Amino acid sequence: MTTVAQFTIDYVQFLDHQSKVVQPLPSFAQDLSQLKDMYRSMMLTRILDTKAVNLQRMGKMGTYPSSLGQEAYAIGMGYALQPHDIFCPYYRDQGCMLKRGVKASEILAFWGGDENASHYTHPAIHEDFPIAIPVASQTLHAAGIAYALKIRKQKRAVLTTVGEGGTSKGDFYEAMNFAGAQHLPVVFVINNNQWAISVPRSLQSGAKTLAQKAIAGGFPGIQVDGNDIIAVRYVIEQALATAREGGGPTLVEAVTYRLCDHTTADDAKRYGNKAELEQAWQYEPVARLRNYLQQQNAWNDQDEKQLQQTCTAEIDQAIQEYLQLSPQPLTTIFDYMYAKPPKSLATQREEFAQTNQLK
Ligand SMILES: Cc1ncc(C[n+]2csc(CCOP(=O)(O)OP(=O)(O)O)c2C)c(N)n1
Repeated sequence: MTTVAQFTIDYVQFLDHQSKVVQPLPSFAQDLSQLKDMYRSMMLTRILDTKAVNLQRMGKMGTYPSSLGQEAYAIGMGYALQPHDIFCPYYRDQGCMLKRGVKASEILAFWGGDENASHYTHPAIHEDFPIAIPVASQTLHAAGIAYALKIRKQKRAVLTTVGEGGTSKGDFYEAMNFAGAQHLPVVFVINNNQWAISVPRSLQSGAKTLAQKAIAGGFPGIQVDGNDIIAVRYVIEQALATAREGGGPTLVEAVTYRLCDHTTADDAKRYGNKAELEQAWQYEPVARLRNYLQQQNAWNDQDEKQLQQTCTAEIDQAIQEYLQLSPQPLTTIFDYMYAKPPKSLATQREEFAQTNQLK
């Protein structure tokens, strides 16, 4: 018997759980002003999440999926992307979207039920996709867009994201297969936050890592400490550069932990593991970077207070903008799926409008 193929999955981390540097930092991370900028983005996202959940609790917004504990994963991606790349997000990527230039008020408006909010006002990202709610569907969109970029010979890359639960879906495997077979400029990032609503990672897959799912697609998979923003940005920057240069796809598994409920429609206390959650708080990404900055004498309590104030003011302003928007007519739930709706849907719309005395 001979071995016909062998594979390895690497794990990348720069700052360990105690914020200690475990290998030489990449050049961007030697620049403390860049790290402070990244810290600011994480703080902004955390405050947006807290206030968005409160808005839902007050009945002023629809369902909202917090990204608490997953800020490094999202913002690391945001810093790795270039404006001309294309982002196909899933519903827990508000940190990356903010960094891309989506307004916080647009994110709130989307979760408030306004589809127009996905028509981002920032001119550089008008090709970014709307948030995908159907699990893993965005991975197929990303492969399709990457195929178009390849045909057009454009030096751009597509980045798409999926939860670890989404990697059990056929859509994900089909997207990976197509991307590998066609050598497409796409990077798939898994937010392995250990839970798919109430299903734990241990029941999701028998595979030791989720990164190894890339192997069957014929391209590299790599695992990264998803709570170490330096590692996330570094690995994804490299994967995107490879994609833009014609080197094909990469799958990145970012290992995080969902410190919040799945969404505002969930109560994780009913199924979660309290001890595991308490432990996960010890490794969370915002404190990880703050501790490092403090160790470098680049951050103090006064900086922290000031940052919290400016981020709070920015999000409060976005909330005001959101609350001033006029609610969309209920009939809009029929309006954006088809350019020309099929007859059955048109009839339903008509009935719905008549029953509710709407236009
Ligand atoms: C096709 C489809 N099936 C079911 C759902 C309902 N649903 C929403 S989120 C979710 C779990 C997804 O978990 P995971 O992929 O791990 O991502 P996470 O929410 O943990 O970030 C499910 C089953 C859906 N949105 N789409």
